[in-house]
Amino acid sequence: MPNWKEIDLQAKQWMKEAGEIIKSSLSRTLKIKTKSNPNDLVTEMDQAIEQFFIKNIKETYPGHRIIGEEGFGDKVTQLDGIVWLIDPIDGTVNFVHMQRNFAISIGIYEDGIGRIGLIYDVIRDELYHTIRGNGVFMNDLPLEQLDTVQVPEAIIGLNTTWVTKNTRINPAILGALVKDLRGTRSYGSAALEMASVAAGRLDGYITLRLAPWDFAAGKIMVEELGGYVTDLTGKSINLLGQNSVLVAKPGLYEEILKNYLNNGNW
Ligand code: 2AM
Ligand code: CA
Repeated sequence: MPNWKEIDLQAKQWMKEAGEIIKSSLSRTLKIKTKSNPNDLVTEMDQAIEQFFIKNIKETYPGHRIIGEEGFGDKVTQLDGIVWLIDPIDGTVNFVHMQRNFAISIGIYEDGIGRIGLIYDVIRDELYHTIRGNGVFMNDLPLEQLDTVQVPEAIIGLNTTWVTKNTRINPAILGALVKDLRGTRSYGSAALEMASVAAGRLDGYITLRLAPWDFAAGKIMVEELGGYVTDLTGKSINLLGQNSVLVAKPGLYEEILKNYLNNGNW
């Protein structure tokens, strides 16, 4: 059996080192390019950090495979064996515009089952970490199991894009939910929004388009604490493709799915 404790310790050490590399880049002018559209940014740091992890993982764990956002990893079409899903900088727009509110996100899966989740808020020096079955921690602080909450008392992470005209969902659907919630917040980093649900600062998070490296770590954490992570029809998330994502505490999850998403028939 893989020694998850050892892999976790090693991965956390690389995350801290990567955090130092990112911090030392903040005083320099970085090369920034756009990818698919003007909002889709990539910097030389995204690429360098992904390569840093891949080099270390390949040297230490040659049998493990890697899915990385910037494409330096392996071509993975099946989730057999141990697979690392890496987002070297989640929240690149925040990284470029604000120099904060971004994270390194790593989920480690074995035969499709989440084993280790790591999200590092580099600027706050807050490392969220879990080994499946052993609880979730923020640095040394254990996070509590998630309590039930209902819509009128809930604050969820939601990008305002999804309540304007868009190609993925009728804005009226989430508009009705927004009206009934206590509030919404938009952090611009899926990993930090999911870590915030794990830490109890947000009660849920909804988005219509995420890639596996965006949610791989957060999913393990939220589920470890009794929360739910599915797509917006209530189906399990596909770890090899793009997904809509509904993250919520117990109670809130069922209420949103039934009363606002018509049990997935929207
Ligand atoms: P990124 O910064 O790593 O690209 C912002 O709303 C959140 O959505 C971030 O977590 C961001 O991750 C992610 N994101 C941005 N563009 C995306 C895309 N085209 N597909 C999936 N996720 C995306
Ligand atoms: Ca990224």
